[in-house]
Amino acid sequence: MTRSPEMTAGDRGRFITVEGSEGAGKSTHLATLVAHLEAHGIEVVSTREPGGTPLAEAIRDLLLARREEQLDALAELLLMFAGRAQHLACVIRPALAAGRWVVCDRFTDASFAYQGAGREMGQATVATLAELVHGDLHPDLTLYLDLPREVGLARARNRGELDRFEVEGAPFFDRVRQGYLDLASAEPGRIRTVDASGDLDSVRSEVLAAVDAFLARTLGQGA
Ligand code: Z5A
Repeated sequence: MTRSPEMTAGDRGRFITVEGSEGAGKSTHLATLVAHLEAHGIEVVSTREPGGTPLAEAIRDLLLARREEQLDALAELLLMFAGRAQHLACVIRPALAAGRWVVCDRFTDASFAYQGAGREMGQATVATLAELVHGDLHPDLTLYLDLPREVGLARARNRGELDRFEVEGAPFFDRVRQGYLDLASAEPGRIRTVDASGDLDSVRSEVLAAVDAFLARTLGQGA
């Protein structure tokens, strides 16, 4: 049965993010998640980071392209947040203010995991930029799709050419995963960890169960 979210005009929409390492299935399950919310009568804006606006997508291209000149780790972090500021201003904030829900493939948790932990820039540097760019706005729910590095990389590598992140070595991806696990244990109320190593159906069921629990809490009714 389709249920109305029963949001008053003054309510902001909800902000859901999907995180995980390479090949965890974020894009695959994000589509299912959006369809599930829409079936509940919720208007959803589906977007991604890095990217989400034409200008932020141009920054994404800069970030992912492999080139001879090495991208400095601080420059990488600042580009992530430059794109995020643009994305927040043009897409995320207006949608939430209009009562739409925003479902985003990666957000600032990725900066903590990849730049803070993976590049070893430290969590404090990332937290300073997060406070500056969106100190007033945080995801209401984050689904973290967790899986062993080798499984995720094998899935991602099956798709063909590798981007600038995908060519990193095992220690980098181990630090990224540990970064995500640390975030999840620090914020268990917001971040729901989903075991993404199973088959597509079992991961999908876990994702939808987490979303249904969130809907029940948020809308004050069973979902
Ligand atoms: N990055 C960062 O460093 N800091 C930041 O702040 C942000 C990002 C925001 C690009 O992100 C890079 O940006 C990313 C981190 C960095 N690093 N890398 N690489 P992205 O999200 O666009 O790129 P990605 O992580 O590479 O996404 P992805 O590889 O497309 O992964 P995915 O979306 O999680 O997976 P998928 O496309 O849904 O699935 C991959 C394949 O696996 C596909 O063929 C599926 O059919 C298959 N799959 C998925 N689930 C399963 C299961 N359960 N069983 C079998 N096969 C499966």
